Amino acid sequence: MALFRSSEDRKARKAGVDESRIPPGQYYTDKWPVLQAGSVPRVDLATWDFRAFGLVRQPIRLSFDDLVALGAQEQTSDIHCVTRWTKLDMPWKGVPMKALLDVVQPLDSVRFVIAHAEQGYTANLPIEVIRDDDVMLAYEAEGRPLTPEHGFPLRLLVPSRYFWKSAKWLRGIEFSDTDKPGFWEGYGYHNEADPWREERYGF
Ligand SMILES: Nc1nc2c(c(=O)[nH]1)N[C@H]1C(S)=C(S)[C@@H](COP(=O)(O)O)O[C@H]1N2
Ligand SMILES: [Mo]
Repeated sequence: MALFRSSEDRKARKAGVDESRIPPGQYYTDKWPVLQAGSVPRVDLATWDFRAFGLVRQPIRLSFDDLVALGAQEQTSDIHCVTRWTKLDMPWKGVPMKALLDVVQPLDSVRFVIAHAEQGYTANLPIEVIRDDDVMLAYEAEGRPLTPEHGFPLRLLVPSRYFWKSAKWLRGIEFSDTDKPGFWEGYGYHNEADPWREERYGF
């Protein structure tokens, strides 16, 4: 482990990485590790759908093509995994969360959203967090469609939080007036998960 860390540190120095971009307790990596609880789901786009539901004026159920037609955004964002790796300047493309919010129109009583993914995986976020301009429903990373293990066809991307909040194999977003801790939050991970505050674990 120590060897691995120091070789990554050497790579970071070689790449001229600005250390102030690495949150506390994280290390730089130029790889993109794969992490999840459970197996990689096999997804058939012909039967796949995306739902937005709960406290919204306009609940929706969309095919992949109809979701993509809501709008596109390309951006470069950093990702921070609670297992301590940070990957910088990743190119992403997806539907801006703002485009979805414009369509579904969350009610004023909404305070939280819950991302719902294949196999029952969930992640919760305050509604203000997903209103950030850099939150998207991502379908491309590094210039290519998401691979199965990174969430094909769609994942949430919330760069301001540890990466477990960025649910892979996303199938829907629930809008709620109450908080519903998600999969990792239920195992004791921090509800807010801000890497700059090092919010790794709750209690
Ligand atoms: N559906 C689903 N999404 C998930 C997870 C998961 O287990 N299931 N794990 C999370 C965790 S802990 C991390 S670190 C990232 C990893 O994404 P990556 O494999 O693309 O690096 O996915 C997150 N999204
Ligand atoms: Mo993670």
